[in-house]
Amino acid sequence: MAEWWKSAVIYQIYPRSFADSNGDGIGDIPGIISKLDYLQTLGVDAVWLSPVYRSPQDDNGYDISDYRDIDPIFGTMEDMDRLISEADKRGIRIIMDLVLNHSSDEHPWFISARQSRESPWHDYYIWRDGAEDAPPSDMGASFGGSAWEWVPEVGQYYFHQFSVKQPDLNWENPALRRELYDMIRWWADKGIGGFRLDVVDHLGKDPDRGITVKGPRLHEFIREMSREAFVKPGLVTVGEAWSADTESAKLYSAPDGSELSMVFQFEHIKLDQAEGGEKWDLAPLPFLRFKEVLNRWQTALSGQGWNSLFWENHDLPRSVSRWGDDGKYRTESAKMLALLLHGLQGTPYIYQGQELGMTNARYPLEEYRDIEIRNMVSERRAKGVPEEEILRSVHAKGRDNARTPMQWTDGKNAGFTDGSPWIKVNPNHADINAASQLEDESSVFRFYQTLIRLRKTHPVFTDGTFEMLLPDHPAVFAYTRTEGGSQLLVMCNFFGDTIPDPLPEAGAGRRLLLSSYPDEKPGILRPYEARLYLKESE
Ligand code: TEU
Ligand code: CA
Repeated sequence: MAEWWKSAVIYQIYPRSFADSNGDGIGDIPGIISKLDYLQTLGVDAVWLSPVYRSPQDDNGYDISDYRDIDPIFGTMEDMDRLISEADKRGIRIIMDLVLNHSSDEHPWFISARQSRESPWHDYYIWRDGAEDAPPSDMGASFGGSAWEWVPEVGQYYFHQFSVKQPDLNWENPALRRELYDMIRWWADKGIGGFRLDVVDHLGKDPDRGITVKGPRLHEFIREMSREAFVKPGLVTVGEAWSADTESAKLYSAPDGSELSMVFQFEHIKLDQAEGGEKWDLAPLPFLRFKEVLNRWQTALSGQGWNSLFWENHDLPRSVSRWGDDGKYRTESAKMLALLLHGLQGTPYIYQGQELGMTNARYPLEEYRDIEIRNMVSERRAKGVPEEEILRSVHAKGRDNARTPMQWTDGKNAGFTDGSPWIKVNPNHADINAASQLEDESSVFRFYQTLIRLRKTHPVFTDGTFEMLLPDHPAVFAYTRTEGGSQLLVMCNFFGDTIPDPLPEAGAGRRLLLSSYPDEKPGILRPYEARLYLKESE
């Protein structure tokens, strides 16, 4: 039997920003439960929850202090069990985020580890000798500053790739690995549908050689974890791997199931930044390269792995603001991006609010909460980068663009909370909200709903072979998916100009299944016009 996740659509929830049930301004698990009917209406098969474990929330839950408990801001373990069973009643599986590269510095393992070299947990972390003010190397952390932090009690530095409150776990230690595998099995036994593995490509790191990703033991560790921890049948596992290329992705998502179901790869996500710069150094999207990258991934993994398909997540800006038009053609471009993605081969992920065409937030700097933004702003200020340039980068790429509260209604705080939200609600909720889109047959929500239903109706969405059309066309992204006698043809005008229809014969012998416009105009493609055709030979 084919794996369920190959024909599934997965929805990502960022719990703190989804729905607040008790007026403290922070989204929580009872809030999620209250929206399960909405998710069922949308039609998704599974929900990936960003971390809800006990955490000091230095990095919004990606710093875990107890892997077997729920943070009180999100609810209780009873709430979690209820979420799992209520979701199950609606045919929705719950996917937990697994942060295994690091824990919180407030995890009992680390509290003990930092007190003495004799602690049984000392070796769960990565320590190197050195002298105060003379770190072992000049490696930097991803949220700024050095990757090494001095602990006078033990006279050593610990290694952290993210914030100083996220010490890296030492995967070389077998006892640590066993403990993590136990914990994973414990969650699976609760009825969890699968796991998303945070920065999975960092697990085999080798700091002495400056290696953070793709370390020498990486795939060995993943295979061991797969054997020992992902034992319950039917689990979906998706690894986050910024460093993945098509070759490593074939290992990660090997069809024999020896590693993971699939990985999130970011090659297409890294294109709109200046050569040699960071994500904050903005550059226009090189459209032909974007097509080349997606074409390459579709082709390379065909029969040899499995793609995950996404434009957005909690770390990324809103796709309609990034690659579409979040003004005049917001609806059209949101639909175009939806069709372009959902027509590809792989498992599509929808990030909360993407199904409404939610947009980036353009706030003054003091409204942002994210540790990555805050650290970047102070670093760039210190370097003398002009304030407008910093603001432009944050508006384009800041992680909080994805983290503004879900827009449920046009009412107070967008219906997200009765209290005061932990981060400002986007004022455009007056226009963009779930309540109005549910009522409107031509909304972005309805478009996503239709795409999900079509995927369930036509196996060619899951199995069809991808073939790129018009690879050199400067404005159109077009492809077919073919399986047996069925063929899908997707044609998208990626930009805001009206252009001649480059495939005028596309409609011949094919049925128009879906379009980003309500009517048909032969001979042209209007701004962000996207069409889906189906050919079926009886
Ligand atoms: O993100 C991985 C990661 O590398 C991020 O730092 C990413 O580069 C950045 O967000 C892009 O702007 C994962 C989680 O998705 C992220 O939310 C966490 O902060 C991070 O790991 C640490 O756990
Ligand atoms: Ca709450």
